[in-house]
Amino acid sequence: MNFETLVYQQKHHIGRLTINRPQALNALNDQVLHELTLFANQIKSDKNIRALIITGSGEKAFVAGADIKAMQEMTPQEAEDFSATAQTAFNAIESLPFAVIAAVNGFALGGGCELALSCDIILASEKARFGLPEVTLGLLPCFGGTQRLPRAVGLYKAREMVFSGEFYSAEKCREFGFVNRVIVPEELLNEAQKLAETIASRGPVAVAKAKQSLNTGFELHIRDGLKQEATLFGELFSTTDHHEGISAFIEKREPHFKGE
Ligand code: CO8
Repeated sequence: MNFETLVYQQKHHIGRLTINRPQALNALNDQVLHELTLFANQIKSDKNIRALIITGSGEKAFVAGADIKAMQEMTPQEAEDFSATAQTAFNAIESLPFAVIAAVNGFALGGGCELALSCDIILASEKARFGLPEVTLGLLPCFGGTQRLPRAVGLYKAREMVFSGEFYSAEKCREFGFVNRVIVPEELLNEAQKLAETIASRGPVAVAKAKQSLNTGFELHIRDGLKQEATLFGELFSTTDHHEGISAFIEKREPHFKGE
């Protein structure tokens, strides 16, 4: 995969995607967003991938937001289109059929915070700072922030972050509930890798369907979510992996899942 603003590396079942515009603190312009969508559409059918880590290049930033310089001359229609482009990219990341871990190494502001929120799990360096500072620019979060943040932390905490535009420490965001773990900076990628390896060792179809049940079920009435959960559970009984998982348990050995 060849991209100008993204670096992709893959080892065994784990992919690592680095947003790579360090000169602009990895800010998201049209090109990054299009490349993210292209990337997600390419990788989604790669059966070899079982977990993806997303991080930012350089020491300072995960992603410092949408590219503010690119917004200067936008018409209302262009702004709406830009927002839709970002939402398409983040929806594509969110619906990947394997776990996506954000390894937030520094500033995750505006679109950067919203990118992290489209990942399944957020690990943050002690140095990370999160915020939705759009109101400081006379704008509102439009890459999913007003929708994903309240679903993650509840309306009251989301309102505080969105209305104040302040930056928050990783620890505060862990308290808010959308950062899973705060990690010393030098261990962030190792910890993300370890978690990705753990997830990659589990049944890949089971993880994919569990993700579907969690993410789409969250939007449904509980009775419909439960119905979907039962259906997805039933579907796993036509996989060879479930035979392998149960046999391995009974035979007291490690399972070797094939993802089918
Ligand atoms: N866009 C473009 N360039 C950026 C951005 C950005 N979001 N953030 C930083 N940069 C650039 C700086 O301009 C600077 O470039 P140069 O050296 O050429 O001047 C370089 O990156 C380094 O940045 P700083 O010198 O500012 O570094 P500091 O350590 O002093 O500060 C900060 C770091 C605090 C992260 C600071 O750069 C900052 O506040 N950045 C902006 C953060 C922000 O407000 N992000 C939210 C943007 S809005 C958004 O994401 C969603 C809105 C959607 C709108 C869609 C419209 C259509």
